[in-house]
Amino acid sequence: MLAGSVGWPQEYAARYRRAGYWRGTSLSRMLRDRASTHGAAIAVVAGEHRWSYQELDARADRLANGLARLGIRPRDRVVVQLPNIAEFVAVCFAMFRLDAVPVFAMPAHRSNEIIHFCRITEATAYIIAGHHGGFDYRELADDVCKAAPDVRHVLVAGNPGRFTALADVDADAGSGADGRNGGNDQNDRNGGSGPRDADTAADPHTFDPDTFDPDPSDVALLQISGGSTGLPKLIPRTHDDYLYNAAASAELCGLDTTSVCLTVLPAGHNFALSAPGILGTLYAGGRVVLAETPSPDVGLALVEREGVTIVAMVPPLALVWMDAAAAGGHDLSSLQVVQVGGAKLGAEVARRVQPTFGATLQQVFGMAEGLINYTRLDDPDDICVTTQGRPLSTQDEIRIVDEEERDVPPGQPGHLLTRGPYTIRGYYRAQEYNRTAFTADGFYRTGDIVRQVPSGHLVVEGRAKEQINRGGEKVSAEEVENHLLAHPGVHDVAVVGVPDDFLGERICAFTITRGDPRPGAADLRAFLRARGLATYKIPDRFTFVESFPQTAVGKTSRAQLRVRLGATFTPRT
Ligand code: OOB
Repeated sequence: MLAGSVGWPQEYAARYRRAGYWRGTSLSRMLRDRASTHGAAIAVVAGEHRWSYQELDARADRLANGLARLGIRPRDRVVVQLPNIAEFVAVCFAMFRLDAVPVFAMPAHRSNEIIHFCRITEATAYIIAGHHGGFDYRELADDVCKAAPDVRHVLVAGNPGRFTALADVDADAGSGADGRNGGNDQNDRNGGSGPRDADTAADPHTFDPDTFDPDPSDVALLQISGGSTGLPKLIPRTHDDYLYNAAASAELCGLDTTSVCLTVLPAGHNFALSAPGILGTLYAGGRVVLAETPSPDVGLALVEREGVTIVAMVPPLALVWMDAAAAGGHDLSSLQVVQVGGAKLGAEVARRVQPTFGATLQQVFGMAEGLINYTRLDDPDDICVTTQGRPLSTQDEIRIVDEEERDVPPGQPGHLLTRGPYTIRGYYRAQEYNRTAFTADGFYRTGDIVRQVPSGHLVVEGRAKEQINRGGEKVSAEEVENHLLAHPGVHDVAVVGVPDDFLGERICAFTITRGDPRPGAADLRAFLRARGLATYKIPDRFTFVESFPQTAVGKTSRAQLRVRLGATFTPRT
């Protein structure tokens, strides 16, 4: 096991293997198998690129060889921060093939996070796009190189500036077709001034991808945690567990060779990568379409052009896509499934998804740490609209517990704990933190408050700390939000608690309004009263904004909203 990672106890590993969940196949092998059975079929569509399975497989080989020749070795960590471009997929499989470990950073991460990832993993390389989305990642790389001495190579998809072009690492670019002979690309990050660490840097090696295969029970990649507090934690996922995650998800979503999956969320995020996402689609022999921006203009056009059958979104994105889809102008008839997850989708909004897209709504409540809950495609409408799904696997164990970690009575809300064949037993290099994040018997403390309905589906009530304590009265931010979303003049809303000397906390509703005229605070309060909401749950303050700050994957960032309020809060009643 990759040093610093926690594996499953022997008896659990044996159980998951026996049940056939862990197949002993690496992600690298999975692609090789698909390339041999679906070789000519298109695997990846992105920008001008349309790569067949064979092409993708060959690219992964060449890139893996190129990386090896640079000196990147099996078990090296490599921070990958790429937008949704074709190279992302090639780089992933090149890493798997080489048995290097990609660390999936989001394009929205900046020096604070990237330096943290590089330092904690002792990454030897950092892979970026040159200039993308109005941001120059090469400048970021300058800062990273100064602060993270282990990073010896910066590889750039696009104009490399003073760094190394990813295209040059492709072994075909400089040497023979099999790419296993050396080329002159021993570039280092300082523009040719020589590797810093002569012992480890100048160690190019070759490998034969036909005979070399990673150990499927070892760590394949590091995911980034949703990061509730402080800097994100790193999540070690093995080939066995991740392939199971992707394959079982693909099956649950009915993916096959006719499926076309549009990726609008950052490709490295767990939702986009394996729920079923890119890996699940490739597992099923389908086609992955990457959208470089999540905007509905680009996305809806791709749905029509590529005959997209499934797309995954976070709720704030679903809201803007729905507005655009409702405006018409695109043929969306190919769409079968619209997945929404990553944050709570209010029932009021959920109800509009199916009629707007003419596709089945699938709610997805997942976490990079593992557990993914899905509503099933044949669940009754009411379940799809009001719940966040049930666990993917029959081997997923869940407990819903009170503050003392005793099971709550059925149907009551409590803290969600989980353990299973694709849920980690510990964060990477976080021994101390793991003691509180996991129970002694290996359950992950998700920090989510849920209740289970009789069908087994979970309803997310919020994050443990999203409950507002207003003078002892507990208010669920989510409940108030959902009522406000029912108002036709409310586009989106985020309710947060703000510190208050008198009550402990008060309720603030950040609100994006729409329509003409737009509702004001008095209108919204009257609306909530008319819906019979308890007086103490009516927001003490409405703050009208045009947009919300977002997390790296596009979820509404309550943390930043709280910061925005800061100490300046003066209640207005
Ligand atoms: C996904 O993964 P992360 O790691 O970015 O965030 C996980 C956290 C969960 O613990 C929960 O607090 C929240 O995000 N969450 C939801 C939710 N889906 C995730 N809260 C309410 N309703 C939902 N549907 O976000 C993620 C990973 C894989 C698939 C889908 C989402």
